[in-house]
Amino acid sequence: MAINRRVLTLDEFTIQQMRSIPGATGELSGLLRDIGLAAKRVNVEVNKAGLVDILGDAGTTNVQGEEVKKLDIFANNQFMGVLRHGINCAGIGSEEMDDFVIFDDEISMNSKYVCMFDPLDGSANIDVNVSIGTIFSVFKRVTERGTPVTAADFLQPGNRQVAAGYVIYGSSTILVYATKRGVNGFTLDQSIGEFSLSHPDIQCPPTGKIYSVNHGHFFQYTPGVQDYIHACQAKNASNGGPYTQRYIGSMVSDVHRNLIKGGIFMYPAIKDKPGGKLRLMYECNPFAYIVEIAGGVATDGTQRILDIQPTGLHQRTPFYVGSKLMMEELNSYLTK
Ligand code: AHM
Ligand code: MG
Repeated sequence: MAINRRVLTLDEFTIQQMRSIPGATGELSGLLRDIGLAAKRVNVEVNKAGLVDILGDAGTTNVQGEEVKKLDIFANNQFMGVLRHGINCAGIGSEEMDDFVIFDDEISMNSKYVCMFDPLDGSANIDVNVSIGTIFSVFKRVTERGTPVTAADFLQPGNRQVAAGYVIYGSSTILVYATKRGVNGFTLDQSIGEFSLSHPDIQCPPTGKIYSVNHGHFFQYTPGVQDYIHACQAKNASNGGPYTQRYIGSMVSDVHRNLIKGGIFMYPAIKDKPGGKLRLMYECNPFAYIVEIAGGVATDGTQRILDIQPTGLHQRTPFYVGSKLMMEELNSYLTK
């Protein structure tokens, strides 16, 4: 296959963007470069997951005599390590760690940003070779540079994000990130080991024909959600139903597909999980930001996800996200 060498790499793209903003310091470009590097390392391990019988199962010792870590712990350590040793991040919050981690060395304390991560979302799918992903969110700190970051820097509503993104380790590895200037996708070009711009200026189609929800929970959903699902299955759905149901159970893949093709993804509250399952800070906020920048909508069923004032790193929320017109139709059922 002939590779187009004129395609911009992630670094070239972020630097080009930075050059067009007067006064930009390049710190966000540096941060995205760090995240891209960690993602490449995680990608290598994810691709080896099928060799687990040869290389050793988590918690055992592999043939080289090294202890094998669970992939989600490995991923967490990669993202944390790269950001801790970099110069662009003052602290992180992660699904894999109970509390925020503050980078309190001189250089990190002077950094402008904090990051939130789900290092390996959908990790229950690893054993069966289904795509999994990393989700991240970037905030500008609110405390003084030069001091250690505090909970106030992390617990900001999603509308204060300056960037958010995800990586899918799938049939190809793709990194998508959004800033207020737009959403762009970069596919890992294995021949040069670089993420290269493959999906410039992603726009979420205003409507679509895909709905994604866990049907196994149907009888635990509220009547409004059940009625909307019935509408999706009926001929009278607004975009000419019935819609197609697609649910991988790996949110990065489900939301990515709907972002590109048009559709709606839902994880409502259920009886067993009255607050929903998905986590606000590192699952819902980043996707809400990305999808909104691309022209879509994200709510918890009553309000915009991005306007929720967080109270804890691991709090959960019901989550509805997708094409604008489909979200409007959903809302008409939820408010009936
Ligand atoms: P995880 O963070 O433990 O991997 O869980 C999050 C995942 C999402 O990727 C996915 O949308 C959801 O859980 C699937 O949950 P369910 O199997 O209950 O439908
Ligand atoms: Mg997760």
